[in-house]
Order: sequence, then structure tokens, then C-alpha cells
Amino acid sequence: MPGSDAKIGEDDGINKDSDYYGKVFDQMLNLWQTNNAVKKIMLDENIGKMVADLAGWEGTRIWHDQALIKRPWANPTSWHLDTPFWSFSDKRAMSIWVALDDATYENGCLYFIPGSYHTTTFENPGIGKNMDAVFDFYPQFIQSKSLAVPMKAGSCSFHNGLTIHGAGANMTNGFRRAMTCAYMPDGAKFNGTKNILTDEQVNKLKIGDLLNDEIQNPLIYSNAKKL
Ligand SMILES: O=C(O)CCC(=O)C(=O)O
Ligand SMILES: [Fe+2]
Repeated sequence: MPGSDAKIGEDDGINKDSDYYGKVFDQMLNLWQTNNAVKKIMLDENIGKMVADLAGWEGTRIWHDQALIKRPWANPTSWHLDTPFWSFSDKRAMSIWVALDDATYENGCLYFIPGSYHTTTFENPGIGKNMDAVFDFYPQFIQSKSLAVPMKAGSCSFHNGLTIHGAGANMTNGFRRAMTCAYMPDGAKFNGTKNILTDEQVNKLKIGDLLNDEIQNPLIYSNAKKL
């Protein structure tokens, strides 16, 4: 899920945009920077290796984590891509989405357009109110079958950031809480998009600079051969 202009541990702003987005979910950014329990999991080298093996890169850095909490009766999360919102452009970038409550058809489980990452691009269709807006950009998927992914609390799914995905409305009186953790390859370069970076960070960066600030994007795993 995209983020923008947030301060550490704060809501990232999308919720302030309108009454509608505030009712998609509460979005809390980079809990790993303020909560030791989350930090321990997020910096876990085993997760970094799992991501590296799946994404097919040598070193894993954290891009961000986010708690995504759909309150009772929350709006759906429209179909979108993640990577085009981010400050680097790498087709392999991916996220792990962890269900903290059972995610069901009723309360807003994830949905995917399987395999869509093969032909989507870094052009950003955004994330609007209309569920079908993404298909204006990618009409080749308008006939595709979507895949719902209900899961038990504690389970997770992995998705490439260029896979078209979204989540249903919360049609229940309970919460649908989840964490999403986004990963980037070691060596990723700044593409000029601010996203979650602060003004101060962006002012120091030129397009093409490495995003290798250990405070912002720690390296949690590397299989690079040491000389
Ligand atoms: O949890 C949601 O509603 C959306 C999650 C999402 O878009 C993501 O993890 O990238
Ligand atoms: Fe997303």
C-alpha cells in the first residue's frame, strides 16, 4: 500500500485527504522505528533471506512497514499497484502482508489479479475511489479473474509491488487489522519520487543516488560475497 509524506510512526496523510479515504483504513507508518517488538521482527535476517530468495536479489532493505486497520464498516481498498508510489523503481520490489485478525470475504481480505506484475509498469494509476480505475491504465486485465485471499490471523501473503491488488470493504462490526511490510533490493536508486521520505532526506538526494541510509532503509540481509 502506498504511503506519503508521513512522520515516523504517524498516520501518513492519505486519511486526511477526505472523509472517504479516512474510512478505507487507519494507516500507521514505520512502526519498526518506534516499537521494539515490531523492530525485532522487521530486522529479522531470516525474513530478509526469504524475501531475497523470492525476489531474486542479493540484499534486502526495508522500504517501510505499515499497520493497515480497517475499522468496522470500512470502505474497500481500490485496485492499485504499490511500486509506482515508491522512491525507487525496481520490478522485483515486494511486500509481505500479515493478517492480525482473520481476514475474511466479509471484513476486507486481499484480492489479486494474478500474474499482472508481468505487464504492469511504473506509470502510476494512483488509488482512487473507483475500483475499476486501474483498468483504464491496464485494459488487458479487464477480463481477468481476480483471486480472493482470505486468511487466518497470523498468516501472510507475499505480493510483487506491480501486482494489481486491493481489498474488500469491511461489511462487519469488527476490526480487520493487518501489517504490510515493503522491501527493496540493496542497490536501489532514488527515482525522484518523495513518497515517505522527508523533505530533508529528499533535499540531500539526486536522482540515481543509492537509497542506503541505514536509519531509513536498513539492510537486513545480504548474500554478497565478502572479499
Ligand atoms: O490491507 C489493505 O487493505 C491493502 C493492503 C495493500 O495494498 C498492501 O499491502 O500493499
Ligand atoms: Fe498495496
